Amino acid sequence: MKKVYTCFCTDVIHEGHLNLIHEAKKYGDVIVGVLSDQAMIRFNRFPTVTFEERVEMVRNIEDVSEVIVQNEILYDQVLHEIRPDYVIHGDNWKKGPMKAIRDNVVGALAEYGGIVIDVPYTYNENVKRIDDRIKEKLAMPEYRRRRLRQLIGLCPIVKTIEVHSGLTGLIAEKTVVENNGELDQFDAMWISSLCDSTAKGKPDIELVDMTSRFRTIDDVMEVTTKPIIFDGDTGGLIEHFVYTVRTLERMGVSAIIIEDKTGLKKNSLFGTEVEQTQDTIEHFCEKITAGKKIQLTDDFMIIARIESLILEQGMEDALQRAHAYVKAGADGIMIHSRKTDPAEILEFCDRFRAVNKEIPIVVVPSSFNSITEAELAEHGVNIVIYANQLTRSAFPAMEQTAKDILKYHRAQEVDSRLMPIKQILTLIDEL
Ligand code: SPV
Ligand code: MG
Repeated sequence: MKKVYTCFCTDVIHEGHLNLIHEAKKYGDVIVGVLSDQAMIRFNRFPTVTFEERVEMVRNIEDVSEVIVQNEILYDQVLHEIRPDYVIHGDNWKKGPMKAIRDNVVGALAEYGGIVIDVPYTYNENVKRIDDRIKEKLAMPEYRRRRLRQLIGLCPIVKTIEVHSGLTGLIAEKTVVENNGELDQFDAMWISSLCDSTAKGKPDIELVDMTSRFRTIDDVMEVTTKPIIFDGDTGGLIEHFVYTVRTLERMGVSAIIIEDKTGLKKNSLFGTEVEQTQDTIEHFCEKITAGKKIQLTDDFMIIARIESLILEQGMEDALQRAHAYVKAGADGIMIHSRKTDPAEILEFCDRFRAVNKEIPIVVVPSSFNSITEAELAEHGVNIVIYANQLTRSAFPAMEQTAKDILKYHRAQEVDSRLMPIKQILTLIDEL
């Protein structure tokens, strides 16, 4: 009997999957690989049911002879092991980022004469409705809120990008790249105080009030499903902070990061060029504890951000604070630096990890941007935040366009670098 292999990356079995299995059965015994959680989140979406449930679902399909785990998005390893005669898939993988997967399959099968079968991809109203329902489920507060903790457990490092509007939210949600045969995308979103303020033409000094910041979150949530980390600045007065925690938690935000500064907050990347005051350990611990006491779920995280390196207070101070904040209840530590050399960040991470193996570490490599995600992960970092790059790339592009229109007294000269009108009209999906 010939062997036919296919891989499923889904939480729901619909007619498209059943069609595929039906076709596959015509060629031989059907083996289905179920993509692991880790692989699934790199591929297209966060699972809404457990891996075991997904396996069970597939096992229950008539005509499936065997179910195996597929740990990687690319099939080559699995194909080397089971050597199927055929690999069958919907023909939607012939273009877009999924083409890399098909190419990888073609390469692996060519080694022993296996054959790829592309069947017409089933996409109709019913399938679309199922797809939409999964997406809607992922956007619900109770699913979205806990996803950050789940990702920390699943990913070597949680890749987070700044968003400050529905549009930037869509970029974070939908951007998928194929690079060296691997698919990749961002895991989470950061509502930066710098970029949220900048988008409103305001300085980053806690001037944009919480009601407005919540409005930004809402705009982002409307069009995305990925988890949100909120930049809470200093957290403000303890009496106000507890309300902020309640609201964010109810909205479905996963974490707030608060920094140990007091008084008029300025952006950390100014360092000691402007006057900034670090909070006392005692008072900041009180704030963390008050926040932890008020939250209602186990999902929400309060992450303490240490400004000791920014304010040149030294490594010992940073470490002392980290341990104190963890003791006060912090669910994570963010360590910040504005040096271009990542050495002090790495020293902090190594020394903190020597004592504490568990508490997640967050870093924001805006200045020390030569370091890779893999290197950070090796030093125990769990979350990397690209905190301002979308804003910094958009502003010069827009400014240049404005300048050129003024210069040429028409828009023709700028057109070649603009998104085509047809594309901007269809950029946003309608319900
Ligand atoms: C932000 O993005 O607003 C931050 C990170 O707080 S930083 O600008 O580096 O301080
Ligand atoms: Mg900020």
